[in-house]
Amino acid sequence: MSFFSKLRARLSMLGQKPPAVAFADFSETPPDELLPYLDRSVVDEASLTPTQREWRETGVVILRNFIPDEVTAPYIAVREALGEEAGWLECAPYMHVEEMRDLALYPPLMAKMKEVIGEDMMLHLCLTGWISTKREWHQDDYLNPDFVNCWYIAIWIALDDIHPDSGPFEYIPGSHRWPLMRGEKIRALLTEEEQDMHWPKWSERFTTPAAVHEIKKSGVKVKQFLAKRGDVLLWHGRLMHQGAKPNDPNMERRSLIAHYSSSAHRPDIHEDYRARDENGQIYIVFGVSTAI
Ligand SMILES: O=C(O)CCC(=O)C(=O)O
Ligand SMILES: [Fe+2]
Repeated sequence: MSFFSKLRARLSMLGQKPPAVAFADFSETPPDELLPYLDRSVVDEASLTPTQREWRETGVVILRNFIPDEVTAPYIAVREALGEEAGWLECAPYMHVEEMRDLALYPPLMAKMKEVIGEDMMLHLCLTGWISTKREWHQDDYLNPDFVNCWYIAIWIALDDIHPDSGPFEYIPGSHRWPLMRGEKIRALLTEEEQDMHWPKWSERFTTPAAVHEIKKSGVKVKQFLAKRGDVLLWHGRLMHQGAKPNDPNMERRSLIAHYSSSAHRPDIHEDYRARDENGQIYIVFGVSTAI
């Protein structure tokens, strides 16, 4: 971004009232040694693959035409048969939908994730709606325990042509270098009654305006992921992103969204909760043990 566009963005903010809670009030920059290699201040740039370079520079990796139709087809068939616009409502439907698991754990995709994070990733959340979540600007990592520190990734698999009016996935390239929102700091800004399991929802009243303000201040242009079946976008746990409001609320947006954490960076998740598919890829199974 040029000096002038940054200056223009700053000037355009002068007439606006800053939000009551600032982005800096609930974010911080973690020390290098806690972060994945590609997030550190200094890396051996010459040794990076094109995928690693894209991740380091933009906070996303876009893989066009990456998943063959025969790999997406079984999931599309069960998802169509479900017939619900909102998809499965639980967080881990992959536990009982093998076709979803096979897609989310597609080995070449898992290899790409390992290429950018540096460790084996394990699946723990799938969003299966065929409409936008309409979740406004945020990072994802603050919903994790603080020690996860960006050893995290989420992916957006397009299962059809994604139309600009359907409320596409939107993001701010390079925002993965902004300070990291911290769950603990956010909870401390809530009232006592709000500090319950719904804290992420209550806190949106101040986290969203603060994030929007930060985005305007940065002057960085919003990008949309307009995709075709088999295209995938990988995004960083610190990347600012949102599910846009659809211009046409009746238009479908067929995708599978999946979230993963590094297996090695979740020592709190007992082995009894980890299952492996036939390729050895790990997914978390909730509620199967009383071990933790
Ligand atoms: O609806 C979308 O595309 C955004 C989803 C999202 O924010 C997430 O899965 O973390
Ligand atoms: Fe998100």
